[in-house]
Amino acid sequence: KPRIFSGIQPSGGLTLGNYLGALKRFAALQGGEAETIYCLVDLHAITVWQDPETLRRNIREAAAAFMAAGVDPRQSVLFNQSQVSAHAEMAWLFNTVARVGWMYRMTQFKDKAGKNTENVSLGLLAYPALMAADILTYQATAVPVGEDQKQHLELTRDIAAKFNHDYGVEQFPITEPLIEGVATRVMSLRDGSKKMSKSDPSDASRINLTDSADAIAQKIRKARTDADPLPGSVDGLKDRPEARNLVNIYAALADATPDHVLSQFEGQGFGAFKPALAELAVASLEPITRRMNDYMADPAEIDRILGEGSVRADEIATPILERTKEIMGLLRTR
Ligand code: AQP
Repeated sequence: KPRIFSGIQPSGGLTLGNYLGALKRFAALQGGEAETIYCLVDLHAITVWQDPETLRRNIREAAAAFMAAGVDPRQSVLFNQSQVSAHAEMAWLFNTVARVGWMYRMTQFKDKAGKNTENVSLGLLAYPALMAADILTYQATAVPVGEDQKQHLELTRDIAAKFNHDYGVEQFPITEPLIEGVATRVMSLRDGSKKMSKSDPSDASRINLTDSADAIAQKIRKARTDADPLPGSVDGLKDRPEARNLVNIYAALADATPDHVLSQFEGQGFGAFKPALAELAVASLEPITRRMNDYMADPAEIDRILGEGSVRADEIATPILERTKEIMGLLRTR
């Protein structure tokens, strides 16, 4: 049976990039042929320092964001990673399969470690092996992600293939990345060459799912753009990354193609486009923010939902983990 798995790090407030690149699609994939499993990857978040109290809040807030964006804990398995110990155990097994050189080649590691590669956590380097464990502990067949996760998914496929080859089995599927739509890489509002990110030091670079309507409108008004009018089709947006980004955001929010959006705004400048985008963004995000606040008013209910999700996740993961250990020759006597 096809099975979809994906996750988000609760390493800060979620952004419009996380919503369009991930959450909105997670919700849309429910109710189809595939089982859907969604995870708040808190063990990934701690690969860089997290204040414990803030992390606890961010995990609950991310759960609220998932549900507010339409992930239904009855239709999908929704839980936080650290409550299902199979993830960490499988990650260790994969640490013995993956090669150190593969890890050093990951661009996210290079970006996050910078020049300081000797003094980052070992977990930051091993991050993709844990991600492979998240996916393969459920034998997931497809993973919806943004463009930035493509390289990590290739590594997951490499780990699955090497495991299957080394042990002469077909234990793990070669998982397909689902990188679809116009919002697979939402860019920073301040710099069209950088992705919108929850850990960017500039709050003006991103729209947070908790931002007020005024804050959203102001950030869009101040977003970096050029002075040219909008062209009639996307071909005219070459070498205009900031303009392209705003058009893509509009298209993703409106469930339209960028060409369709441009046909409406052809010849107009950003003085006209930005207020229209702000209005659309506020109208789309306001109900989500409101629902998030409702969920956050009852943290005990969030905890109950995550607890229940983790029990269901555990039931799927544990037999796959046990079988993997058996294949590797790890003796079990009870
Ligand atoms: N800007 C983006 N556009 C489209 N998709 C995005 N995603 C993240 N940013 C964008 C997708 O959201 C999912 C969860 O990402 P993550 O939280 O696991 O980590 P990340 O990709 O590293 O996201 P951030 O926001 O940049 O987090 P920090 O700043 O903590 O590193 C993934 O599917 C991702 O593709």
